[in-house]
Amino acid sequence: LFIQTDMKEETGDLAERIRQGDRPALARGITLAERGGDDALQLAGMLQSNSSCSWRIAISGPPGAGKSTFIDALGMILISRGHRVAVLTVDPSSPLTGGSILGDKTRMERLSREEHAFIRPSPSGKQTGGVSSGMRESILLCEAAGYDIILVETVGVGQSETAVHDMTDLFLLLVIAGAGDELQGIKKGILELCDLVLVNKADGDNADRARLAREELQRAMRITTPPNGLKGHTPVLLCSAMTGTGMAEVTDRIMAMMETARLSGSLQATRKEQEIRWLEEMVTDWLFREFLAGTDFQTRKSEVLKQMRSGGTDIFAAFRQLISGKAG
Ligand SMILES: Nc1nc2c(ncn2[C@@H]2O[C@H](COP(=O)(O)OP(=O)(O)OP(=O)(O)O)[C@@H](O)[C@H]2O)c(=O)[nH]1
Ligand SMILES: [Mg+2]
Repeated sequence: LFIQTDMKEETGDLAERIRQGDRPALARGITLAERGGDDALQLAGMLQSNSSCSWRIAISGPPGAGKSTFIDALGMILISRGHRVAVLTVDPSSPLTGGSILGDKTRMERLSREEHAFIRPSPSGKQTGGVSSGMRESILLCEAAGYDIILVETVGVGQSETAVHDMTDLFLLLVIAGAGDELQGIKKGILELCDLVLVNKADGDNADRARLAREELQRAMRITTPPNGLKGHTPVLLCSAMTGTGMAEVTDRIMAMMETARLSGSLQATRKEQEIRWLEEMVTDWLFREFLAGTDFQTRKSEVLKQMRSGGTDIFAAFRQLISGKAG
């Protein structure tokens, strides 16, 4: 009991420092969140109440589309408009490439020097709970630290998108022209998730091709169900994150969409549904951990596996043995 009280005080202390905007404390809190477990939930629980007036924006798209460059440009505009910006990344490819973290540091060069920005690179592939482990808690922590705009970069076109969509208010898809098929292997399911599509790198020799890509994408969006029937078709805009062309318009559009969502109450309603799914996940995770931590589960498991290998039991009997707690 003593140890537990002690731990609580430590978490409380960390929470307080995060609330005061202490950056190392925020970084430590996020590490705790990524590790998961009771401490992470306790910390998130202490800090959750401050998060009602933030905007959570996902930036997704194929590798190299310019997501980090875009976040750098968008972040700078947002800061110039008085916002405080936190950047989190979900990078399922980092264990393989290993290079993205360094890349993010150099490609968010301006933002990384800003006092009103906080950039958290993706954890280096040690995640155990799926691509977005601890992301929801991390978002709450950033909000508690006073960041009112949370940008979540997610690499690739796959599993991570749905997870990130489920923890953000607005989902942006960044694509580029001229990579063969304009949809670049983007699955229809992902087009359905997005609220705004941006054709990036609309500059120099690429400007014309970007315009064509935009038209093609607009056609594609017309045949794709919009995320919300009332909102109409998902808009497709052009921008150049590198030169800054179109970035102010894109920022205005994003802000207008967020404002509309908040005023109509759809933002709050969506967050409530997201929380309900989070609760379900929390319970599942807890059950999973509790079960695995069960007194003699590992012993029983190795016994059952031995039996299976020697032909002493079949898979269904083995399963019953494992979950019933009887060492058969
Ligand atoms: N011409 C041009 N190049 C750009 C633009 N935006 C990004 N780039 C370049 O495209 C390359 C990839 O940019 P990143 O911002 O790292 O792209 P990313 O989507 O974050 O890449 P990953 O995180 O590795 O998936 C870099 O060399 C950028 O300089 C743009 O608007 N125009
Ligand atoms: Mg990147």
